[in-house]
Amino acid sequence: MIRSSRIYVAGHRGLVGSAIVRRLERQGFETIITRSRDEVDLTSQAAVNDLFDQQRPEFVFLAAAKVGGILANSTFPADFIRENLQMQTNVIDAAYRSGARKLVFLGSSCIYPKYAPQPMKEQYLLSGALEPTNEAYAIAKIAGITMVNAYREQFGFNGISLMPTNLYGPGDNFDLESSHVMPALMRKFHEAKLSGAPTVTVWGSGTPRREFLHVDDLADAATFMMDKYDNGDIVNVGVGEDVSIGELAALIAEVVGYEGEIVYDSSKPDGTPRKLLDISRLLSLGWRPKVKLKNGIVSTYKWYVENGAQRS
Ligand code: GFB
Repeated sequence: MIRSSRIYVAGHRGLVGSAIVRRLERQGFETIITRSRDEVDLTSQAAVNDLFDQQRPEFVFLAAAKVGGILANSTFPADFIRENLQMQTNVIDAAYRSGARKLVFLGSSCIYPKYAPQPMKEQYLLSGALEPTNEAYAIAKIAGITMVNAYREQFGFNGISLMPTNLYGPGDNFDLESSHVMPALMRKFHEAKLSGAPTVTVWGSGTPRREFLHVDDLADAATFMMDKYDNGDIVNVGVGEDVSIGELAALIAEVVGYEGEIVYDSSKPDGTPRKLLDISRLLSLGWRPKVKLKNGIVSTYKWYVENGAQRS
């Protein structure tokens, strides 16, 4: 990409898309194309084709997706598979047909089998059964990876696929029913501190392990890979370290300043026991994550207090 490149960020209002736009703006790119859901419904093939015919982006970041935490995924699997399949199919196909030079597709670490050896290498894709709570979402993402590679093989279209681990950061969804664990716990501890509640409830057993990547690091990796990587092999994006949900809860409580007790609700699902990515492929290309977990929690909590707490 050069400064005058026409760059389309699909999903620019979401956690990932907004971080990519911030990153591109900071780097001085002059033509960043964005459209809100009201302007262009990405589940509509006609609307997406019109957008690409009119705007002719050269580079496309496909960050539009229906995402959610463990409860949302297991409650609305039909929405997760339909909307993701529609949006990604429309955008990948339109990017190819309108002559885009390159597309970055974003998958998820939940594409790997539930009991994959840890840390998870890229070659474990399709080597075992998926975690049931997010199977519909994972299969949509796997279809996206396969579509990107099929277009590379059949049409020579330059699409690449990155697999981020669990993400967090400013602009996240803090709704307690549909969010991921990080924003949910930030909100729970924050509200418990304000109300003086003696306990905070954490779902599941607290023993599952997750790896957390700050979304600014993902945006950095996505722009890095747009410039440097032209290959159909998927690439994991993570930090290479994980924590248990219990450890995460203790860390968030400390940052928020909550001193009450943590209780576990075993009626809620744990999901995959462990999700830690092997990031050696990305490291070998010269990329490094920059945001340490504690610092990322501190800055995201500050963002939540200043922006999200009033709205949620
Ligand atoms: O972040 P989370 O919803 O996603 O949950 P997954 C991670 C772990 O945190 C699970 C526990 O073991 C949850 O039971 N947890 C504890 C909580 N308290 C809470 C809470 O208040 N809210 C939430 N949401 N979790 C998702 C997938 O799985 O991860 C998606 O469903 C996607 O497909 C995403 O891949 C990154 O890591 O379990």
